Amino acid sequence: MSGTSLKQEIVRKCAELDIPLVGCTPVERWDQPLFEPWVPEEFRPRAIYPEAKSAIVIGMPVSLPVVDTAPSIWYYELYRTVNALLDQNAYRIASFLTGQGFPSVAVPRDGYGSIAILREKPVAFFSHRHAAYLAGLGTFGINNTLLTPAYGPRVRFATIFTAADLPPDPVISEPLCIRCMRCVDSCPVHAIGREDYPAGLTDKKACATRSEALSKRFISPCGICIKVCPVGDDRAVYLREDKGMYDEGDDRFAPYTHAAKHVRAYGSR
Ligand code: B12
Repeated sequence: MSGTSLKQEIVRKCAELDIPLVGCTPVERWDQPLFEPWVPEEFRPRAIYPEAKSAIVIGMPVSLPVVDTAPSIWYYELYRTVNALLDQNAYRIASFLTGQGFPSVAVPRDGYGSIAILREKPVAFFSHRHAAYLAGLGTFGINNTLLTPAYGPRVRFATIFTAADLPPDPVISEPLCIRCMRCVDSCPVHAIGREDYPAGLTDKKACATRSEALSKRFISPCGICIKVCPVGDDRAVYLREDKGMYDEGDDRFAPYTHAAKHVRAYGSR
């Protein structure tokens, strides 16, 4: 099968699995740094899976109205559901490609044993954010997440390394982040810097420490920096375009405040 028909088959399979975002990138893109500091060599696909020729990145959204209650048991549950689907779907795509004669492996959506481990060393062996960026799915925001046109940062990723040569998707060059600083100002532990990358990089330890505390209450991850982001067509889809809904004291948004308060009152600490 040619690379083009194989890619069409992957895109068709993703549609069948309800995966709305899919992008492909040759692994050579990791060797041409697009900003500094760039992904260290040992974190690149070929260093992890030497047979890799392309990386396929899939993205599945977390629903905005659920994220709007975060931190909450509702987002906690959704996060787990989307994580399970991502891992299963990435596995299925890798198995399909291997069966077609192109050895492939799926990288887990996270890749860490516990938040306590992240507090010591807050890094995984592979970064899906960079993979998604190189596969043309979005651009980095000031909150260090990857913003996508359809869902802003409210999307999670998994990556498949494959020995297949697949036609690449173009990297998005125009930044999607509008630098409104809502994420910076809303972070409860002031973990997000106001300055450009790398100076403004997230304080991973502060973020992970908060996440650890929230997980004991069954309301992790925090999610506030992705909830308040105004980027993403999902805001229009869910009729939640007015960013004033995150400002305190505006009565127009009382139903949302009450909904979040109610959800937070049950099933978690
Ligand atoms: C560790 C981790 C965390 C930690 C640390 C936070 C952080 N800022 O990285 C905690 C638990 C706190 C966390 C929180 C969150 N996370 Co998180 N997290 C990860 C995880 C598992 C690993 C990231 C990683 O280490 N990559 C490898 C390194 C090399 O890359 P990097 O961190 O991107 O580092 C680059 C730069 O930051 C810089 N750098 C900075 N410091 C260092 C240190 C070293 C040693 C190195 C080598 C490089 C480096 O250089 C690197 C290359 O440019 C990824 C899943 C994954 N495997 O990709 C999810 C992931 C990044 N998280 C995600 C999300 C959504 C979140 C949260 C919003 C919570 C949530 N789930 O709702 C918050 C957002 C925090 C924020 N604003 O940054 C998503 C992002 C999706 C998106 N749209 O971008 C990911 C990709 C999970 C997924 N499968 O979708 N996360």
